[in-house]
Amino acid sequence: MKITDAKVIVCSPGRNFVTLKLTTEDGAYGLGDATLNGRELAVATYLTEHVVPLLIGRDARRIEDIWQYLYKGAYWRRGPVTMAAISAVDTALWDIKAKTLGVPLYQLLGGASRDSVLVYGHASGADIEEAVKAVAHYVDLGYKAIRAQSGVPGLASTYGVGRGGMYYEPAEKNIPPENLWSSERYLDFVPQLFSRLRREFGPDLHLLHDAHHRLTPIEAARLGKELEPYHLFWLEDPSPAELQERFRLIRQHTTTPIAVGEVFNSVYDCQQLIQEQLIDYIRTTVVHAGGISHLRKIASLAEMYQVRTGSHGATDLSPACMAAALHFDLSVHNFGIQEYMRHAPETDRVFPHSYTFDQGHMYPGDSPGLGVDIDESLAAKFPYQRAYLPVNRKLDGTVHDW
Ligand code: KDG
Ligand code: MG
Repeated sequence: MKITDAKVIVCSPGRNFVTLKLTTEDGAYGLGDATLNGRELAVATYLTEHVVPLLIGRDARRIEDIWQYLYKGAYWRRGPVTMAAISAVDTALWDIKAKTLGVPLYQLLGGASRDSVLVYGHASGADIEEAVKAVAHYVDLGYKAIRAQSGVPGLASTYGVGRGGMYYEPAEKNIPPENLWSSERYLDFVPQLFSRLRREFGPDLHLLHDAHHRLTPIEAARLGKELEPYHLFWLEDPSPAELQERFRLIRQHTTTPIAVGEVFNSVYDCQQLIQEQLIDYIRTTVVHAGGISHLRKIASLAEMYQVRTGSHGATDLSPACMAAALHFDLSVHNFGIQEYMRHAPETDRVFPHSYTFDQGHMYPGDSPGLGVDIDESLAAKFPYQRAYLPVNRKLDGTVHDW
């Protein structure tokens, strides 16, 4: 079953997406997400110039062989651009295989390990009162797990706080905005937010929070410790994780569960975190960590160390990635939770899909393959628009982690 066509589709229905569509000689096709927020065209070019010529004529059934060919064959390994490109190929090939066999993808991954996929949504507000209202709104929508973020007194903006509505979108057109940051103000404030949320919503609601890589290990340790009374489901990305051993210090100080991994590209980025049990949830996702094939390997390592999965699922991961994630989540034994940020309506129109949400859980559906399509003529009506994630500086002007 030879690959006869490989098309890289760049579109911007609400935000930018890069999608790979592979077609085989018998007309079957599959989709893979290749979106890298703020650096989309680097992946599109990598695919078009360096990967597509290698795919034409190759046997679409040889998923693992093609993965290794693209990974080892490039000589230059890993990195977000390379791995997003490999992920897109891998996901599209799994989609083709499942469609050809007439089964939803999770059936090829060992079948369902559970009946549904627990997801968490994003609630945010400019201050505590607004955040309480936003969490209440998500509770009304049926969510059982909610990530809560709030504006911090004395800071004009912070990560995770939307400009209203359900569609938080941090990427901005043209030159990136620069935010100002104070870890001191943030650390003083966040425990107040969760004290209020627990009082308001009781013990059963799962509450999560994303520190978005901004703290030093000892600051993260302090935050984790002060949040212990509020029993978070997790504290995400408390500190940048390039240096995996820095999480030892956080771990020594707090029992708040830790989740890390949305910027990781391979098992080597989280090997120490997993093997030393420095985290509770690994957040690698299909599009940025080598596709379904590689994500399963990460999950298998994590399973041995009682680390559960909690894949990234922000709006910059397209419906093709979301669907792939749901098939993965349904099948792996050590699934923990899945992030679900709803896409804008125009995104959903460009990518019709069979996955559904009900009462805080999601279902990939039983369409053959991923259960996601792309309306190419509609996609063409939303051309690419350059956009960047914000840049962060401390109050004294020093560049900081965003
Ligand atoms: O592209 C970056 C976003 O996906 C990221 O900032 C979102 O941290 C994020 C999350 O947990 O969803
Ligand atoms: Mg995050």
